[in-house]
Amino acid sequence: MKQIRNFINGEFVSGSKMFEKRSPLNNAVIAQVCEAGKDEVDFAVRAARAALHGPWGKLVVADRVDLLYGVANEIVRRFDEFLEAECADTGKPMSLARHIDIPRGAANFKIFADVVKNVPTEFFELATPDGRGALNYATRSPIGVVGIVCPWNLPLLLMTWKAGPALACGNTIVVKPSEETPQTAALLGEVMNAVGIPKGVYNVVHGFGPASAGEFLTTHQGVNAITFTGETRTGAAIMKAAADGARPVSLEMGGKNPAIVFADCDFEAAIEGTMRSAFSNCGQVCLGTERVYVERPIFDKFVAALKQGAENLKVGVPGDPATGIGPLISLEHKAKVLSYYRKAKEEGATVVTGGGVPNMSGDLADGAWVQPTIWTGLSDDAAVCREEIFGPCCHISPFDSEDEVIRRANDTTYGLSAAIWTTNLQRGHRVAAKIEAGLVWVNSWFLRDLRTPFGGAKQSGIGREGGVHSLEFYTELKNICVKL
Ligand code: NAD
Ligand code: 6OD
Repeated sequence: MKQIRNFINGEFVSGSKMFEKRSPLNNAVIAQVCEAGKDEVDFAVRAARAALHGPWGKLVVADRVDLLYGVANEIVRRFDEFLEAECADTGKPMSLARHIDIPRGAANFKIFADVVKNVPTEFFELATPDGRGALNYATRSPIGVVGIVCPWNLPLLLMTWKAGPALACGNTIVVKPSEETPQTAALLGEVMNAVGIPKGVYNVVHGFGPASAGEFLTTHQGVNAITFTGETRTGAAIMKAAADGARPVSLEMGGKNPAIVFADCDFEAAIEGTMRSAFSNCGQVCLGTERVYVERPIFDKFVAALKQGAENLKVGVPGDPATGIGPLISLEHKAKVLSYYRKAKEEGATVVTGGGVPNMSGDLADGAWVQPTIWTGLSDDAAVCREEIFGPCCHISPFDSEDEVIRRANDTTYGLSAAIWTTNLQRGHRVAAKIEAGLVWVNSWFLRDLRTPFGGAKQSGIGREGGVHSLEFYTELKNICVKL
């Protein structure tokens, strides 16, 4: 049985207790994980503080950048180990993790190394009454020890999305992976040692949220800033913890994202994009689509084509190249998703396809499998049209006018992303401008230059990360004015 330990000050260390990591495929225990108690979290934060004032803090940017390139290259060298670990923890198809999760895990180090290498400096010459003048400029320093709290849906991708810029900016970090996905964060510890990242720069503490590593990390006053990805409710709790000590937070949280499909869309592209946005990663993508609005003239055709697509998805295990959809992350999450499948029926939905559990053979019958599901016929105030489900499901409803669909798309407490499908680009721009979300796609989904701002409006987030926007969070700006 694998044992996953905390990674503190360059070494793998045990914790106060152990917890079990179970496979989403069949609920079998696949690893024993060492849970960090208050002492281990304190050890990690102190190690991170010491590293900040040690060799890491003394590196010039060019050397730090070289080391982070080394991290990216080493992830690529150990690609298959990361792939195996990520798919074992999440049950996701290897075809997906091979193209998205692991390459992005490596790229996040390279991209932010490049961003810090090229960051411009503000510099002004001032006139002074004595004629000697002054130079006024701004520098960026690391913000200090950064606490990174991560979700389970894209574990390596989303952790490195924060670890990459935090380290590139010269900070040291303590990462709290989700209790569901401890493995790739631990593997990254080995990578850090292999490429010579000084001890204490990258630390990992395993455990849960409340009364466990998550709470101990976010309430620790040695942590200077906290960056979080996860549910909106958890983000609110972390924001409260960060208020003690007036520490900055960056929060990437939940969504209930609309897709708007106009009758003039490229139909095949709209179906392909909506298939991916509703069902990839078993619907466990924060940017995924759970509300689809289709212009009435193509409504029936769209529903029929999406039904066909969903029914063609092969439910299967990660290593099977034919697998189109894997299980949910856990039996607990399966119970939550199935409760929405029941609620949709109680509220009078037409179940176009799915709505239950697929037939799985052997020990897979004990896994976290659910059917890809499509509903129609509900009003916008139904629970499955308002609450984030985070499963492979969507509700499709017809609309008759642009104003109507914009109003309905915006009628939500969330504001993470939206997708608009139309061949009328004037309309695409016009509707995108009116949608209340941090990210709007026109004729695409999950396509983005990583230098652009990423984050949510309303209750989907606080702040933006990506490119120079990450620098705003991970550095402290200092204004220096030198009289000549
Ligand atoms: P979650 O909020 O349950 O957990 C996220 C992390 O927070 C875990 O590591 C957990 O242990 C920790 N945690 C829980 N309670 C805590 C507390 N009180 N104090 C400190 N830490 C605590 O989220 P999840 O179930 O892991 O992930 C799914 C959610 O994440 C969905 O809502 C999804 O939309 C969201 N998400 C958002 C984005 C984004 O970029 N906006 C990306 C991915 C996922
Ligand atoms: O692509 C990204 O950078 C990003 N943060 C994706 C988030 C996906 C949510 O599940």
